Amino acid sequence: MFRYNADNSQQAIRDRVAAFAKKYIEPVSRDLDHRDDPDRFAMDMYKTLGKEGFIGMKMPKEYGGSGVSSLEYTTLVEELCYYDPAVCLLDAVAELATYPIYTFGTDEQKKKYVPKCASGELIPAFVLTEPDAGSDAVNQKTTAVLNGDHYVVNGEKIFIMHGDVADILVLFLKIEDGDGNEKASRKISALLVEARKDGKLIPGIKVSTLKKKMGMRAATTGRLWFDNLKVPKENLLGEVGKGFKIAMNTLDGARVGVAAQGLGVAERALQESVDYAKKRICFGQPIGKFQAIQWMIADMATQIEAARGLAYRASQMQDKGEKFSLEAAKAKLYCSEVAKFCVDKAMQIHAGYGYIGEFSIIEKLYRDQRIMEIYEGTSEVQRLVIAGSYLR
Ligand code: COS
Repeated sequence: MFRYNADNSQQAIRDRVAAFAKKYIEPVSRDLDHRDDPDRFAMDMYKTLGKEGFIGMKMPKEYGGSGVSSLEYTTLVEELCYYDPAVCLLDAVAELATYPIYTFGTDEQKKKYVPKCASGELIPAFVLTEPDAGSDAVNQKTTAVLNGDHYVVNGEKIFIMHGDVADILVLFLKIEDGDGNEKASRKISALLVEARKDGKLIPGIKVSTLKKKMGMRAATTGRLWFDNLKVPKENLLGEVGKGFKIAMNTLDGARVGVAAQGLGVAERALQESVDYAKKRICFGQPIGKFQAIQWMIADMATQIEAARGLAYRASQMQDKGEKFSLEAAKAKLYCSEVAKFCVDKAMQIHAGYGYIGEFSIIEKLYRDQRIMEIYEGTSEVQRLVIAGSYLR
């Protein structure tokens, strides 16, 4: 066990996740990853996470959450990822998409959607990325035009976590409402879209599930098309032209979440490596007696400590209500790259027993980790944010 606490509140979360993982995750983790149809959303697990109170935990109790702090939530993500990053992602996506509704929604919007998202009854999705707008998130082509009491939406989105199964979309797009000369980011707005009625997609929306995903297979990734979709005017989230700030503010928190994901994966890779190095005999002794292996273990352990410091610090700043965009970017960048380093070293230590998935969890960690350097802003975007704040 290489995880310890910066605060007393963390242990209770670790214990809760360990009990949950033993009962619900470990029996099905392999199946959720390696089943014949890996692109199927793990609906049963999603509902179980909701029933056991793990979804929407940061939401206040009156909105169906548990009102946990950011540090406690970071601990939840770290622990869930230790057991199964893909199961954790089911939870993380719900948190990502519910947060902007709670933070920027009207009282009515909050009451209508947040409790149902927090219980797992409604699946929300954060719908920002487009075929030509990933890192360049301002470059939105999806548009909404006001027509009487509703907006008419046209466009396309891609790489949307849970976008193929979502009931409620936090949809970012362009609304031309000024003289056309505003800064591009100030043309972006957000709409809340009820994508399904009685479980069926409403007219104007089509979705598909993206196939052959490398990892994180319990959670699906979708593509969406909007063709003259009608959205009631009152479903605007926040104000016209404030969508980019809503997206960036949401991503600050989500980046701390990805940092915690990397931390959990790195810790599992280290634990597996230590266990294996003690029992694997080579040239007449456990491989942990060889300096080559010791150095890898030492580097993994040291980098994990540094990563933990960054992740917990960003969380604690968020809890204090301080601006934490810079710390979130540093934590996300470093923790996801430490996770890569650790899964790679774990693979080297386990050799064939790491590369072949039937022998250990290393092959799955290796695949699940890779997206952490890409989603919620690539490592390159985090470096832009970090450098930008020093060079301003
Ligand atoms: N919180 C709130 N507002 C923010 C913000 C943050 N963290 N970061 C920027 N903003 C605001 C700025 O204050 C600015 O507002 P004004 O126009 O009122 O001055 C506005 O957003 C635009 O800021 P800026 O000009 O710095 O943004 P850029 O277009 O230069 O942003 C990057 C560049 C690359 C940093 C940004 O587009 C980004 O983070 N892209 C990655 C998106 C991403 O993570 N995609 C992954 C998929 S989402 S699941």
